[in-house]
Amino acid sequence: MAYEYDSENIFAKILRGEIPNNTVLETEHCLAFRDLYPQAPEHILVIPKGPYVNFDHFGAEASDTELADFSRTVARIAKEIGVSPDAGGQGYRLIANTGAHGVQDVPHMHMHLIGGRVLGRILQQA
Ligand code: DGP
Repeated sequence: MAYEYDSENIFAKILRGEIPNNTVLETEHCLAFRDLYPQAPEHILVIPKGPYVNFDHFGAEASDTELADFSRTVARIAKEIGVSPDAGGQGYRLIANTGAHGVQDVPHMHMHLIGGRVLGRILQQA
């Protein structure tokens, strides 16, 4: 089954510059910006510039270059904002909500990088 990308989603508009964002870091293949509704002192969204619907799509079809750039970008941001344990920070959580059970709202692949406080257990009872 082919992935269907909706080019009118909000992150596609951010990538096209149609909607402003608070950019943290931009690379050749990724954009990272602050979440509009932060759940913690640090809440950054890292997105690939390519038209991937979710992690399922990205992990299956992105090039090795895109995948490597994405991982390196996430790790670099964690260091730059000071949450990386390697940079003296207290750690962080990565979340890529995917599909209906993942409760993904925006259909453009994104990784939440969340930190700056103790985040509790990974899941709460639904
Ligand atoms: P998810 O449920 O994983 O699809 O999370 C989508 C996130 O996107 C949510 O935490 C709020 C954030 N968000 C939604 N619209 C905007 C926007 O226009 N700008 C920014 N910076 N974040 C947005």
